Amino acid sequence: IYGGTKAFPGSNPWQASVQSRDRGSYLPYGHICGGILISSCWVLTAGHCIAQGKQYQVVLGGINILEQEAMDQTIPVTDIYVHPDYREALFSIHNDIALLKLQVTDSPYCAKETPFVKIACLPDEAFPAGTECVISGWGATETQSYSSQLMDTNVFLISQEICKAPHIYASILDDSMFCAGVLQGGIDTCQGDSGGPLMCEKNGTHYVTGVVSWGDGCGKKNKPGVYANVLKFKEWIISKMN
Ligand code: 4AZ
Repeated sequence: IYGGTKAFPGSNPWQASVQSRDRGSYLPYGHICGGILISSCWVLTAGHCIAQGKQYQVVLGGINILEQEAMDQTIPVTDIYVHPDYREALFSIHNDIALLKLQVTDSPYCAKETPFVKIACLPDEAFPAGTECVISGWGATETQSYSSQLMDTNVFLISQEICKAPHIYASILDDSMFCAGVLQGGIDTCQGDSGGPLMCEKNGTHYVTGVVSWGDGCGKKNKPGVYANVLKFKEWIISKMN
């Protein structure tokens, strides 16, 4: 996260650390991406976070990814669904969304709700351009390639009309994506934040509105972060969870 500050414990309780290691390895898992808890047994992440030949786990409730913490829930991933239309293009990533099914611990539950682990809601309607929302993650900052502490900050939703302007992303942007940030630069997601949440709030309910996907660099003027538009994938998400 560029332009962020250390997150307070419990302030982003849907945030997951998605971790992987080579299949069959006994080495520790390493953080590769963010994720979002959307039900007790399902985490939403980015399609580009998934690679062949790896096994995955998620850590929920944590702030420091280098340490085991009392609030942590570490849960193995048993199934992975990458969106069927996921596609990497030269300058963008289309339909960059994937679902991780978690191992059942206390049937029918996987993750347990605590003050540090909560479920994010799927959106029912689009939030208007200009809405102030929250991004969070352990990705690169202005000074480090990753952050051991979860960081967060606020960004503004940017209209498709503005983000498709020639000096911003022009026709690279499709309608399954949206931009958020500040056009003067400095506040953004970055490498390692991918798959994590862009959360918008309405009437006290927190909705996962975007999944961190891509951008031209990080924090650059006129190059805001690009997010997979969760509302466009809601039917697919619900069909997989059922
Ligand atoms: C990445 O490499 C990445 N500034 C994620 C987000 C952004 C750029 C790159 C947005 O995963």
